[in-house]
Amino acid sequence: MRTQVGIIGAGPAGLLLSHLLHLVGIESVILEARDRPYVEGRIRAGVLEQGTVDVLNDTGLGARMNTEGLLHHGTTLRFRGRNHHIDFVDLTGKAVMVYGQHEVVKDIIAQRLADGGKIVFEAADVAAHGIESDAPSITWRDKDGKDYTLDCDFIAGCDGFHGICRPAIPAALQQNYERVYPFGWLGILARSKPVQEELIYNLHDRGFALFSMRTPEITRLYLQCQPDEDIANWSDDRIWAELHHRLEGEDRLKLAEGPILQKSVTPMRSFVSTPMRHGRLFLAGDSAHIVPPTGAKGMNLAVADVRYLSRALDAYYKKNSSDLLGSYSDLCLRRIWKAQRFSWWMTSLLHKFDERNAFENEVQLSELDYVVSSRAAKTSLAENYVGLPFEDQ
Ligand code: FAS
Ligand code: PHB
Repeated sequence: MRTQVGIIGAGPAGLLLSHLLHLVGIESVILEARDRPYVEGRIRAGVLEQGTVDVLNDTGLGARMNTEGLLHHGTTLRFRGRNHHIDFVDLTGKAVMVYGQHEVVKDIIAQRLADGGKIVFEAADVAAHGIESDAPSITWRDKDGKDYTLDCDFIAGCDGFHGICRPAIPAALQQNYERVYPFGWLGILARSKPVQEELIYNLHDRGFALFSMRTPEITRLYLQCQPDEDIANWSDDRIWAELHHRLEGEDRLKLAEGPILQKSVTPMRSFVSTPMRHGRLFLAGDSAHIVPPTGAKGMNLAVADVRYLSRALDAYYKKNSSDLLGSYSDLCLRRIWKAQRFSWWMTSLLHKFDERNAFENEVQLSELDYVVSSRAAKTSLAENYVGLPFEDQ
């Protein structure tokens, strides 16, 4: 089998890359380890930056997002039991869209298949070869044990943090940066009414809590917990009790309960691996970087990476120019580090750190006080949250 770009991983990065390449006449094949129902059912991110919304709309993928997604003009910071509104549109002229990552994945898979795109699900033992040559290839085995080889010009490593592509780059050439946080997020999906129309980022003495949603009937709620928390220790009643506790305040905001559809614990880390390119292998998305979800940047960074990569590959095939391929890693990393800074800052601002002393806890609260009372500080938060402009705009 032969194609121009072999893509490993059918998450937001790999799928959107394949679609963007298709729109400029470049062929690709996606190899995905899991089956389609698993990939389409994986509950993850839920907030789309303005730039991500524009990419999906501009490339014909926005129909369902615009009918089922929730456009949010702002968000709420809550501490000392009181709400403080951050008006994105007033501060930046931009908004965000609340639309589940798995819905975006479903939309892109449907469009790829409708356009005759090739996605190989349940590809086992995927391996990249010849990335330092001009003729790389990818091998895998199907569920019947038959072996395959895909010859290609380039390989896009979109296989997430635990994939095989980042480790394919010689360790001696890599520089990794990491911060592991001393807590995780216990997240639930529930059939219940959201507390309010917008998200609430809440700091409480007992820890952080996030009140988000997917639809007016489905909430997505998170609690700061121990990094190695065992979900088996959290009955539905205990989860609701803790959420009520952390939401309590003089404004008596009410949290509606309902059946919990899904619950899981996610560890929190900041991670960047450089370079994002080695020979004919290009990393995009979580395979090269992880952000703590407090800044809602995970999926949006994956979209930004493949937007740059598709333009670079288009220039290579259309104009025989390797300039953008050559600057791909640096261009992405400038945006990634800004998102890393913002995500680390939001995480530091809104979580309880056991190692902090009384002085540091008061400084944390006063920083929140400053943020919600200064237009300059609110604007800084808002412009990072809605998404900084793409550099080539
Ligand atoms: P993905 O991990 O989405 O996709 C990689 C794909 O590669 C997967 O389908 C995987 O099966 C496949 N793959 C892996 N190894 C392979 C191999 N060897 N061969 C073939 N295929 C292989 N962000 C937020 O903003 N908010 C959240 O609430 C949030 N929650 C998250 C919860 C979890 C548990 C995780 C892990 C991430 C979460 N994120 C969240 C971040 C998330 O949105 C990621 O940034 C986003 O999924 C990144 O997309 P991809 O880079 O495409 O990687
Ligand atoms: C979500 O809705 O899943 C979500 C929203 C905002 C975040 C993280 C997760 O910062």
